[in-house]
Amino acid sequence: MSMLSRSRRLRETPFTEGVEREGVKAYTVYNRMLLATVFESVEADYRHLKEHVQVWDVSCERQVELKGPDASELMRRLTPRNLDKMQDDQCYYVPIVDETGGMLNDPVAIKHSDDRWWISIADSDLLFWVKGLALGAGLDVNVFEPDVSPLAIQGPKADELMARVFGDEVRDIRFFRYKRLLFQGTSFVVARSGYSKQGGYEVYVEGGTCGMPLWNALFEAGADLNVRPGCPNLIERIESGLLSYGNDMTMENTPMECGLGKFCNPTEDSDHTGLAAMKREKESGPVQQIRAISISGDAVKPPTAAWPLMKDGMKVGQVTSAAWSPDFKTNVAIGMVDAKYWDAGMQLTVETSEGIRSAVVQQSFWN
Ligand code: THG
Repeated sequence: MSMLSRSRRLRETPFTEGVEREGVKAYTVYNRMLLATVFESVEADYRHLKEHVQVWDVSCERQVELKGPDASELMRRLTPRNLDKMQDDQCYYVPIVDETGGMLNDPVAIKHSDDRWWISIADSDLLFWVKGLALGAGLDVNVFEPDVSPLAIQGPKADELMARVFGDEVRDIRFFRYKRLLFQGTSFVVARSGYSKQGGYEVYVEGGTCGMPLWNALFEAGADLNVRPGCPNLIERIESGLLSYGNDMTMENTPMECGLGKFCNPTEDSDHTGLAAMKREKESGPVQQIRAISISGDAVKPPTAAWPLMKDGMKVGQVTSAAWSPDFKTNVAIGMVDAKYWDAGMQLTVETSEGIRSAVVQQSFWN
């Protein structure tokens, strides 16, 4: 493929200087912003992520800020997840659905207080939906994109590295909780979260000026930990069953289809967007659902379009993410499979871009 042309529309980040200096080999575009996809190679990055610690520029996980007296009311209308017990230092993975129950985004919500939230979004223009909903409902709340750029520190040595830069307090942060901690006199939200299952943190860097100083401090403090630059890793995230909005699911899919039913718990008095459609689906059950799928043979090239899943000449689903797993010595994949064919052990075929392979529905993801 040819190069991406760069312009102001394709936004740089506060860390782009560091990412380029460390030798990024490929980018994708996410929320109209640069997101690295490869440093050494996808396989070498994967091995390193599982053994050491990496610093990821995930600035493209942009924030939608809700600020004002009705911020919590707006948040409650946006998601089918029950937020009643959510504390001021918590993060929740929250499906966002439209009036038909279709997924608009699968962000992480960060609660600062009853009148201030961040929604840390996946790749869709959620800001417009949130502004429209607030306006239509006449709510007293400002909705905007603040200058906040998440930096993820992921891998088994993330605790040690972060303790050296932010102090031992980081070790006490529980999963999907955060603390405000100081770096060079400025306080940042530091959460135990991130788009891998190797453990780690996300620092929400407010403003651009602290970006490179923090990046440099992490690399200096982690030299003996073999710290390297990284990015969300295709192989690791498939093994871990972390979904990618726009790849594994779109507006056409419901949270139940995406296996995110556990993050939807409407109560008697909830009246969030899409409630009626979701109640109907709960009665009937989803007609298809995300599954872990293995694909036989040698390494596949990752799909750039959905690969049909077939049974007896009939299309019964599609594979949307796939990669060779060095640890599991098979191609690991994520796909959407029709109800009749989604049981573990089901033998299917998949029409990859390079030919037909056999595929098996798995009991669960690999990690
Ligand atoms: N971190 C932050 N923002 C993000 C992402 C992130 N925005 C975009 C994208 N990732 C949103 N999608 C996801 C998908 C999965 C998870 C987080 C965001 C995730 N899931 C865990 C799981 O499924 O096991 C934990 C969910 C839970 O138990 O609450 O972490 O990565 N800031």
